[in-house]
Amino acid sequence: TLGLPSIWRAKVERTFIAIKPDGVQRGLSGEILQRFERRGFKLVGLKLIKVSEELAEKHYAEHRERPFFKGLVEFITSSPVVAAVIEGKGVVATARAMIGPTNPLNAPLGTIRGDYGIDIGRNIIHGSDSPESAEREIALWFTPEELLDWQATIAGWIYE
Ligand code: IDP
Repeated sequence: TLGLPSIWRAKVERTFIAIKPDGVQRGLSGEILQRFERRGFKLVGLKLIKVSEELAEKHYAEHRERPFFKGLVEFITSSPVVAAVIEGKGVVATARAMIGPTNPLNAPLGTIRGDYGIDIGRNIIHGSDSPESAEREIALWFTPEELLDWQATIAGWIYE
C-alpha cells in the first residue's frame, strides 16, 4: 500500500446536501458544488429531482409541528432540487460550516448562505446536521445503486 493515501482504505464520512429550488432557480448549482469540490470533498451521488410531497414530509419530519412546515414542503416541492452526497474526512461538520447558519442574515460572509441569501425561507441549501441525520437522509434520497464508490486520483494531494 506504499503511496496509497490512508483515506483510500479508511471508512470515510458522507453527508447529504440539497440545493433547494431557490438555489437552482438562481443558477447557483454549479458554483455551490464547486465550493465542495474545491475544498477537497468528493461527489459520490448527484441528481436533479422534482421532490414529491411524501419525500419532503419525510425529510422535514422533525419540523412537522412547526408553523412554517406547510410552506416549507410547498417550497421544496415547487421546482427542481439538486441532491448530492459528498464524501471526505469530517465532511458532515465541515459542510455545515461552509453552508452557514439557518438564517442567511446571520450567516458570515464566505459561507454559502452568507454570500447568497437574505430570508430564512430562501436559504439556498440544506446540509445534514449530524452523521446520524446524514445516514438517514442519504438512504431517503438515494438508492444504494445511485451512490458510487470511486477513487479520486488526486486524493494523495488532499490527504496525507
Ligand atoms: P437548517 O436547514 O439550517 O438545518 P433547520 O432548523 O433544520 O435549519 O430548518 C430546516 C429548514 O426549515 C431551514 O433550512 C429553512 O428552510 C426552514 N425554516 C427554519 N426555520 C424557519 C422559519 O422560522 N421560517 C421559515 N422557514 C424556516
